[in-house]
Amino acid sequence: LQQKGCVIWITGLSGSGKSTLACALSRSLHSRGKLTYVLDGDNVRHGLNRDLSFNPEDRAENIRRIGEVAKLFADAGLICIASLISPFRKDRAACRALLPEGDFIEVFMDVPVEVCEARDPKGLYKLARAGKIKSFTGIDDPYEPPADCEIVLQLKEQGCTSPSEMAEIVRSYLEEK
Ligand code: GGZ
Repeated sequence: LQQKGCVIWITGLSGSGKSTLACALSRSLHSRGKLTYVLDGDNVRHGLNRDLSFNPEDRAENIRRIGEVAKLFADAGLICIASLISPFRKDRAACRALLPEGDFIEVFMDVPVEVCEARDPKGLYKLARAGKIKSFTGIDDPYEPPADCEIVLQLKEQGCTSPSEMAEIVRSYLEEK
């Protein structure tokens, strides 16, 4: 296997496009013969992390477990793409610390909460505004943007760059490394 493992960690608000980017990036890498695995917060919360809520301690535990699993995949030589809100800097830093220097690539989906709320693909922002979901990230729960991550993906003037364009930015970063 001519491949070195690493972790691509995608952080950002609900509705910022993390899962879409993870999927596009995974497909793009696959088509170039790379082995990948996507760990998506929302999916993992249905299985491995089904015992966890959204309070700060449980979010930290969710992130810790996904960080450990991502490390295992990277050890096995895969490009592991983790997409979860991971709102707290210290939790993301702890996951970074599990890997050798350079093997943890943090990608920030820098999409303003107003845009995520306008998209509201699952209607969760609406429920949060109505008080039917408590402690919703960006509404009544904090999100700490990365101060020094490897890649920041931002909005263009008119809407967002397409998922495949974003995937291409991350892929070429990997290629250069
Ligand atoms: C944030 C919530 C919440 C609350 C349910 N706050 O956009 P989604 O729907 O599909 O993905 C979100 C997912 C967040 O899980 P993560 O594991 O990524 O979060 S964390 O890293 O903070 O542990 C959202 C949904 O679950 N969801 N309640 N209160 N997002």
